[in-house]
Amino acid sequence: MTVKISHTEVIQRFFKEAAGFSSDNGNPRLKSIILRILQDSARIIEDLDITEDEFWKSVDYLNRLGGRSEAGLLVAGLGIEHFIDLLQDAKDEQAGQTGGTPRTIEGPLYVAGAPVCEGLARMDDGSEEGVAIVMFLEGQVFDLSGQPLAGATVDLWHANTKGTYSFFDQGQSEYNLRRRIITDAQGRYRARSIVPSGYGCDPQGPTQECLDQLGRHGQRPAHVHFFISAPGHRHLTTQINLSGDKYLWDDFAYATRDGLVGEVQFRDDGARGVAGRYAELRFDFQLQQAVAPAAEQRSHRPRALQQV
Ligand code: MBD
Ligand code: FE
Repeated sequence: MTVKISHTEVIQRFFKEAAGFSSDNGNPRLKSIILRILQDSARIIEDLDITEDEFWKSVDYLNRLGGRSEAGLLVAGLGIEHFIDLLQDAKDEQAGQTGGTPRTIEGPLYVAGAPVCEGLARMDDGSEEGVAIVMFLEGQVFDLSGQPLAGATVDLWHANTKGTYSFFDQGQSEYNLRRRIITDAQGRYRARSIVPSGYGCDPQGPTQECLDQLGRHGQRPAHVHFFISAPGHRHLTTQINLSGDKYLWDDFAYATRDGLVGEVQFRDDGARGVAGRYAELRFDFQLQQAVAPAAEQRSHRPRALQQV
């Protein structure tokens, strides 16, 4: 029987030392997490016979990943962000906190502080007029009993026709395709925007480099992101993924879920005062009640332009 070096007393004691367990200072929670990372890394290195070249290549990869600010993209692409949703779903099920619109991943491209509008927002800056299809996106926010929630905040963001997001794409105007809409007395939000295109990872970036090695693409279907919040109700992070997209059920970030497919209707009847073809998308949301005040807030994930 071969003894695993990583499991021996000596090595375990060494990693406890490296994780700060000999010190009274520092953060006990982080010490436990780092210890586990060291133990599990050692097991991977030993069990999979990781070569020195593989090890240093992965260290260099992490440097390049961070250098391009793609860590948030990689965790989405490897399905870890989706796993966190599945884990929370299971915890909710056990706690009996069920019902309402399903959650799905936030992704790495939110920007805090979008303009606030009452009931109705124009989201696009008009720069893609003639290229983009105008989209009327509207719906209501309800509680689980079907009561409309007035004064809810619908914070939404989506890509342009090139699949890129303002702020991250410096070619777009500030807060293009990002708004916070406060629902009216009937719990309604209404937006005039454009039909987004799906997102694709930078083919030259480190995330796509990893996906290439896994034999995977880095494409998302066209989608619209939402943070929905209302006093006394549980914060919801979700997305509408658009029907008819080639990648609807082949999303590299695994965000599409049953109940989150938006049926886009294309019309050409002039009824909205738009000449030619335009799109309509209706989507309602149901929020759970908040079990504690903290449940009304989104996660404290560090985000662009967020005041801390
Ligand atoms: C996106 O637009 C997105 O929503 C996710 C999850 C990952 C990359 C780009
Ligand atoms: Fe997105």
